[in-house]
Amino acid sequence: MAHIHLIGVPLDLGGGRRGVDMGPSAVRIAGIGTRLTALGHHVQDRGDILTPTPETREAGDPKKRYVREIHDVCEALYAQALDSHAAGAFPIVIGGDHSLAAGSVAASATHAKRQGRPLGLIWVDAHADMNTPATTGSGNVHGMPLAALLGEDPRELALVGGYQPKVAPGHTVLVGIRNLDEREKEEVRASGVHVFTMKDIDRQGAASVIEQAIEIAGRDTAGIHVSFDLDVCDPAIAPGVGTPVRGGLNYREAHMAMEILSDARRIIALDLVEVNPVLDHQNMTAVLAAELAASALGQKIL
Ligand code: HAR
Ligand code: MN
Ligand code: MN
Ligand code: MN
Repeated sequence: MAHIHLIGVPLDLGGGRRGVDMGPSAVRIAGIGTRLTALGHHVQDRGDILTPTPETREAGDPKKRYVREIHDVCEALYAQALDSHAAGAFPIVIGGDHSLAAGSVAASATHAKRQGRPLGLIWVDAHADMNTPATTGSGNVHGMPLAALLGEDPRELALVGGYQPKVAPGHTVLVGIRNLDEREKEEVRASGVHVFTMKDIDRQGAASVIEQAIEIAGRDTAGIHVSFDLDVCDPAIAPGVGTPVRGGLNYREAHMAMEILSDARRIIALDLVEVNPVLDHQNMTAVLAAELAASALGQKIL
């Protein structure tokens, strides 16, 4: 039995396709709260972090569009999620675009630091989100949050919470990767993070890969933050994402990954991001997100 805090972040400034601001609402409607309550958890919905809408702002630097606004949202999320950790609760952050992780992971890193140990991070995504303003082709900041967490640019996001870096490459694991920009590939290779691509999952199996990821992110750390981008799932089961990429996790692989993470009892926080109801069918991607939260928080088949 855990105390779970749901935090909605209707952030729609980091991506190119509009609509992920409706993600938190869709995942709530899909029953994330009642599904977790049914497992015996105490669930408190902390509401949404206030986020500006792009129509009311200027994008600014084309190499890091809306980075100032995204920074402000990430600082507010940082404070809220750190509050949850300090209260002994497990924060589930519902996005919103993935740039919010610069705030949510920062909170987990500070919580870990207070226990005198580093944070482990498992980034489950079709993308690496390791572009910087110097390497990006799109200028979309949701392609950059992992770079920022590792202490690279954009600086505004690297410094959320007042220090950097939030995670070390040796405790950072990417899972499900299958779509990198050419210059981003160089960043990923040079960084020293551990990467399990879809090819690794095809060859070794999803179970083995997630077990290795837990071993790496869990070794000598205070706990593991799981940042889960729904676009890691195959578009057949998760059509409602802004940047779908074919060849992703199937339904059981996605659930099994969460079930194995739950069994390991090392997760301290979860992000569920990039749900885009505009592109979804009958809310199925939001339902999947809600189901995956239940699997990550102890739902058993038997
Ligand atoms: N790499 C591309 C870019 O920088 C795609 C960005 C990532 N998209 C996401 N995040 N949904 O994982 O623009
Ligand atoms: Mn992402
Ligand atoms: Mn992605
Ligand atoms: Mn700041």
